[in-house]
Amino acid sequence: MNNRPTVLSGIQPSGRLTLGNYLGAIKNWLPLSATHDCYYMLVDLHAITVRQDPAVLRERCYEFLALYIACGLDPKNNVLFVQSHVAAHARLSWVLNCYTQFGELSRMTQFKDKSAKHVDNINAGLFGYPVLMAADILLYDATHVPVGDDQKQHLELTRDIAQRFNNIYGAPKHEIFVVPEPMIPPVGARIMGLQDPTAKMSKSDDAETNALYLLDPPDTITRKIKRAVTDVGAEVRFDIAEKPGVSNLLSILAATTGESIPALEERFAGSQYGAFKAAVAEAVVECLKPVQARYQELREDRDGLLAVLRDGAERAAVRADATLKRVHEALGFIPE
Ligand code: ATP
Ligand code: LTN
Repeated sequence: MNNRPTVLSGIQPSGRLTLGNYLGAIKNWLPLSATHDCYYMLVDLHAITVRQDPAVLRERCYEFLALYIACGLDPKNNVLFVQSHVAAHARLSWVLNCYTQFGELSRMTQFKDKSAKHVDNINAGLFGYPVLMAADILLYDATHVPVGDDQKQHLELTRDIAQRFNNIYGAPKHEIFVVPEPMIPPVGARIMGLQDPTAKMSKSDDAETNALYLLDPPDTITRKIKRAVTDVGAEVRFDIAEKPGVSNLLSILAATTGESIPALEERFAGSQYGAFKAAVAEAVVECLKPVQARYQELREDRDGLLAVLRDGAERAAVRADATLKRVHEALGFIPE
C-alpha cells in the first residue's frame, strides 16, 4: 500500500443519472484523484435489490460508465469498475452479515422507504443492502466516502461494523479495517424533486418531470425548471421549511455556479420567479453541456468501455482480495 488515503464510492445503475447524483456525488469525486487513490463503482449487486430488466440493466451500466468518464473521471487516475466483477464484495458481505444486528438494519431509513415503495418485494437483499455497502467500503481501506446526505446513516453503520469487528479481532497497531469518514459536500448534498421539493430527487422516480437527468436536452431542462413547483410569495429566499421549492432551486444554482447562497439571494432580491428560474436553467444547461458533448463518442466505443471495466476490476481485486484474506485469517479460516 502507498501512503495516499483512499476514497471509494458507487452509484446504483437503477435508473438514469440525475443532477442529484452529479451534484451530491460525482462532481465531488472529480478533484480527489490528485490526492487520493480513487475507486468508483457501478453497484449492480445493489441495483438488483429492486427488480431490474436484464437488457436495460446491461445497457445502463455502459451508459453510466460513459457518463462517469464524460463527467471527467479519467480511467487512468481512477479505478472504475463494476461491483459484480470483484467477487470479494459478495464474500465479505456474507462475513459482515454475521456482525450486523437485525435491529440495526431495521432502523435504516432507506430500507423503510424502499420497502414502503416495493411492498410486493421486500427481499433479504434489500434488508442487507447496507452490509454489502459496508463490505464495498471496508475492502479498499477507504478513509473517505464521498456521497450525498442520504447515505450518512449507511456510513455510520459501516463505521459501527468496522469498529465492532476490530474490537473482536484487531490489535492496537493491527486493526483489520480502516474506519471510514463520510465526505458530504456543503452545497448540493440533497437536491430535492422539482415537482415535490420535500422529497429527494431520485433516479428511480416514476415522474419524469420531478428529476433533471444528465442526458436531458437543454430545452427539456429549461422546460422542467420553468414548471418546477415554487412557493407562495414572490421572494427568492433560502428557507427550507417555508420555501422548499425556491430553496432547492437556490441550492442547484449555488452548486452549479459555485456562488454562495447569500450572494444569490442578494442578486435575485426583487426579481420575479420567472427570471430566477431562467438563470437556474441556464446554469444547469451550461454545467451539463461539456458532459453531454463528450458522452456520445464514449458511449459508442463499447469495446473501449469494456476494456476500462476489465482493467478496473483487475486493479480493484488486488486491493479487495488482500483485505478479504486478512479477514479470513482473523476469523480462523484455513488459508486458500
Ligand atoms: P435510487 O432512486 O435508485 O434509489 P438514487 O438516485 O437515490 O437512486 P443512489 O444510487 O442511491 O441514487 O445514489 C448515488 C449517489 O448519489 C449517492 O452518493 C447519493 O447520496 C447521491 N444522491 C442521490 N440522490 C441525490 C440527491 N437528490 N441529492 C444529492 N445527492 C444524491
Ligand atoms: N448505497 C449507495 C450506493 C453505494 C455506495 C457504496 C456508496 C453502494 N456501495 C459504497 C458509497 C460507497 C447509494 O447511494 N444508494
